[in-house]
Amino acid sequence: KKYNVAILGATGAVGQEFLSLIEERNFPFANLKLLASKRSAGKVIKFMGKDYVVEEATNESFKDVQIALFAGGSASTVFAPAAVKSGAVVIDNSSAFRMDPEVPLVVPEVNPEAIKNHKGIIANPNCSTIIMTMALKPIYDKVKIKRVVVSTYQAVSGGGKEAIDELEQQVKAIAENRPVEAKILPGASLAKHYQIAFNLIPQIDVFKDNGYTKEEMKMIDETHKILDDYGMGITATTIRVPVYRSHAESINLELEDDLSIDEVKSALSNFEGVIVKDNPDEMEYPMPLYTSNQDEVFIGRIRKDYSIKNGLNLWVVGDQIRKGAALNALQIAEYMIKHNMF
Ligand code: 11C
Repeated sequence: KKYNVAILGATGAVGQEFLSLIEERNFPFANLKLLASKRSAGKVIKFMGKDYVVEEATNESFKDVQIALFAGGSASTVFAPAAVKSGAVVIDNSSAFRMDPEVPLVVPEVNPEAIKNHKGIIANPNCSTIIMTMALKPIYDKVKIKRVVVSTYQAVSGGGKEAIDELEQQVKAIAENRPVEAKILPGASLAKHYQIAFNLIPQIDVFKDNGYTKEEMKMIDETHKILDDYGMGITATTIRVPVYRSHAESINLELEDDLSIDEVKSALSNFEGVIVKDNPDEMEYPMPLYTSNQDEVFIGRIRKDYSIKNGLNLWVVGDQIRKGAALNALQIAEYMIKHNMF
């Protein structure tokens, strides 16, 4: 069976990744509609030997569409109601619906059972959250987790195509001894901008009243929802680093009981979508440069935290445009196809 698919936000970083993955995974599509804002409408995208003209998204765009893949941003809120009304299942990568109790928030390897409760919209979690829950779930299934302390090292591509260009331009400018311009990071709509080349920016998204950034609160709130454990202590610090692709996370855990390092490694290795790369003798550990364009989440530097009882440290790296966004969304659709949910 084949399905009519629409991609909203087809010209952005996540939209483009949807296309690569649809081809790579042989996703069973019949018709494919590429939708975007007025600005990108009319662009021609070559895909699998065919020219597709990008259409301006309207409420009428979703007629006869079964699977609507929304790349994210404010367009999701605008078009989700019309898409659902047309009978499409919306798999949405924006943050708009994630915390809505009526909307499942899903990482297919972690909580696929949530999908069946959908009412037309299924939310794809934030990229850093997806990558973290892929590491937490196999451990959580063995021993409950009391507390999580996470610090992230997030690639510029999390900020979209413009942020990738900005890092490239800045590196070039510095190499050529020209003045450096910063217009995008830490966020295009924010009051100030800082150089990311040869720098770190400890702000991703806007600040909330509690002193955390929105990105940090997403990691906390979304993880509680996905693991369905609102009692787990979680604190997060999210940092933008001058890396093009793949988010990395240093995760410190306090477990309710002891788990040996062998047990941790075996639980992680046996979990679908996770690869343990942890061999200090050979200086082997995951690094963003080498995990990019790969589907799996890579985990290394696995060791006890001897400063507390049942403490554990992990270093987790994953391609946030793939597993952290487009791949996770497509896997939700694939799960639904496999289980006859359309
Ligand atoms: C970043 N995590 O790296 C963000 C991008 O809620 O889906 C994704 C924002 C989101 O900047």
